[in-house]
Amino acid sequence: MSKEISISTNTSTYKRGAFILFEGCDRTGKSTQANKLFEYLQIKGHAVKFWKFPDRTTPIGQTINAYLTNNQELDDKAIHLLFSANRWECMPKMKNLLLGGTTIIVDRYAYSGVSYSASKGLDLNWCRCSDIGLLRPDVIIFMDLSTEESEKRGGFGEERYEKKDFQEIVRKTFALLKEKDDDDSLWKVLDAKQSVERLHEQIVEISLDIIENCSQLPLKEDN
Ligand code: DGP
Repeated sequence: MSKEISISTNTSTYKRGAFILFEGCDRTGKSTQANKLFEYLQIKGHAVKFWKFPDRTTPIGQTINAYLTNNQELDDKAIHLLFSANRWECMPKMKNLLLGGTTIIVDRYAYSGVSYSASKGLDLNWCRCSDIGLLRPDVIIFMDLSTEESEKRGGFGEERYEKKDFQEIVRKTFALLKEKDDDDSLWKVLDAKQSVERLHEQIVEISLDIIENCSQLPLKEDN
């Protein structure tokens, strides 16, 4: 479910920015594609910003980083809430950018939050609670890849969650979230095994369509 946020403007020519989200398991090419889309839109003259979660630059993000790199232990519920707080601390800026007409490309968000934490055995509904009220994306580009394929990619296994069995559960949990979503047309599931260029073409097409179609629509909050 989602709640609308009104836009404080009277002009009929007003256009808000689009919230384009990339989600998926580790090593599925999200960051590569999010960056390529960012560069493409910038070159084409769109007002666009790139955002990555977790944002490891803030004090909360630094604790998350210490946890992910196995330098700090934290209770599962405590780290879940820190990931969520890391999103909340960015909300005012993200909202201002979108309402000001800037499109934001976001690499991971609350769907990762719920999938990774619920995959550890935490209750899925409990996991969703701390993210209620966050801005809702206009599209979720889900990069889908088998764990066998992602394991073959460089760097897999360096951080806490990069373990084959765990990633398998995370992938299933993402699928469950899509299934449970009231608006599953929000999700665009792409076969991440395709070439970088082929994926980029599809992502550009999806994104231009979203930018055009959401520009007159109100922003929404998850609830
Ligand atoms: P990345 O920087 O995209 O590689 O993400 C770092 C790791 O953190 C990755 O294994 C996914 C995981 N992650 C991202 N967001 C969340 C979250 O909100 N909660 C939990 N538990 N894990 C997350």
